[in-house]
Amino acid sequence: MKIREIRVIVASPGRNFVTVKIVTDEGVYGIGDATVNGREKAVVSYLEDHVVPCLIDRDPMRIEDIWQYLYRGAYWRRGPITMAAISGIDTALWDIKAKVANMPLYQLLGGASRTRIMAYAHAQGRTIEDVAEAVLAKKELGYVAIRAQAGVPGFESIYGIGSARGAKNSSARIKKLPREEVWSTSKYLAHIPKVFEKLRDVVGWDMHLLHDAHHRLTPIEAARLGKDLEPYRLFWLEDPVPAELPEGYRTIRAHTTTPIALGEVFNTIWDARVVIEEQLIDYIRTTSVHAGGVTGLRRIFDFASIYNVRSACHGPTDVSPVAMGANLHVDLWVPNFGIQEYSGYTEATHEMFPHAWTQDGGFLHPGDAIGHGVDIDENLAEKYPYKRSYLPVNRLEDGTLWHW
Ligand code: KDG
Ligand code: MG
Repeated sequence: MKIREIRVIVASPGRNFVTVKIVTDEGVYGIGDATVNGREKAVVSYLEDHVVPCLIDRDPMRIEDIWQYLYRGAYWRRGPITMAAISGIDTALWDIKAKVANMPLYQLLGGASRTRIMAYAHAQGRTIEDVAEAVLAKKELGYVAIRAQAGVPGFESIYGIGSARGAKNSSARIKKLPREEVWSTSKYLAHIPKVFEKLRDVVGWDMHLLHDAHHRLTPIEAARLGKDLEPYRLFWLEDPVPAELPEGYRTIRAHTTTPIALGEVFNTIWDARVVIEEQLIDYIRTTSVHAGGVTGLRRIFDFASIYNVRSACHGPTDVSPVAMGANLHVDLWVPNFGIQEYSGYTEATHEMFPHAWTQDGGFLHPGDAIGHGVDIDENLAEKYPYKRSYLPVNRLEDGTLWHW
C-alpha cells in the first residue's frame, strides 16, 4: 500500500479547523486534525510546502518511521506548528491502519480498559450566582465533573467568560485583530475562593469541580490559591503557572494538596518530562492534535503512568471532532485514564465531521466503527471558508502585557 495523495482541508464551521486527509492507492483513507487556534495557516504551509511532498509513495503502515522521519528528519524539532503537522499525519495514518486491520482504533492500542469515558463540561458566568446556575444546568445534563470559570468584579472580560457586549476594544473585533482584556491577579485571587464556596453550597460534594487559571499566576501566587481552594476539594487547579520553567511547580507542590493539571500547550514528552518525573502534577493535559498524534500521546501517557500521573486530554472547541475521536480511543484504552475535557461543538461542526463517538450525559465513548470513526464531509467544508481569527491578549491594569 502507498500514500497516493494528501489533502489539507481548511474550513470554518463556526471556527477554523485544519484537517489532513491521506488517501492510499488502495482507496483506503485516513483523517487527522492539525489545527493550531489562531495560527492555522502556518500549519497548512508547513504541511503543503514541506511535509506532503516527502510522503507521497511511502508505505502508510510505517507510522513510527514516518513520525521519526518528520520529527528527527526536520532538524528543527518540537514547537506547536511542527507538532500539529506531525499530529495530523500521524492520526490519519492510525485511522488507515485501524481500517486495514478492520478494527476500531482502541483495539489496536490494546483494547478497552473501561466501558465509558468521564468527561468534564464547562460552566461559566459573570457573577457568582450566574456560575452557580450554569453549574446546576450542566449537572442537570448528567455531567459529574464541571469546570467553573467566573467573572472578576470590575473586569468586563476574563478568560473562560468571554467579553461583555459593547466591550471597549470591540474595534479590534471589527478589524478582526486580537481582542485585548485587562487582568488583576490580586483581584482574581481574592474572588475565586468565594466562587467555589458558593458552588459547594449549591452542588454539594458529590460533583467534581475543576478550575482553569490559564497560566496567569506566579508559583507563590498559585500556591496561595491552591491553599485557599483546599476546603472546596477541587478535582484540579489547571495551568496555574506558564510551564516554560517547570521547576516553578515545585513551589506549588510544596504548599498545597489541591491537585494540579498541566500540559495543554505541551507538544512533546520532553515538555512534560520534569513535571511528570518529579510528580509535580496529577493530570497531564496533552491532546492528540498538539502532542504528536496517537503516537505522541501514547508515549506521554505511558511515561506518566509510572509516576502516578493520569491522562486528561485537552478538548475545547478548537480541538476538532477528529482529534476528539482519536483522544477518545486513547482514553478508552489508557490504563492511567483520568478525565476527558469536552466543551461541545456547533451543529455545523458535528455535521461537517460525521463521527461514531457518542455522548451519554457526562460520559463519552469512541464507538465501534473501524478506524477512529470520524470523517469529513468535504462538500460541506467548502461552504465554510477560512476566517482569520485570533485568541485575545491580556494586559495588567497599567498596560503591561500579561499571559492570556
Ligand atoms: O486555543 C486555546 C484554547 O484551547 C484554550 O484557551 C482552552 O484552556 C483551555 C481549556 O482548558 O480548554
Ligand atoms: Mg486550559
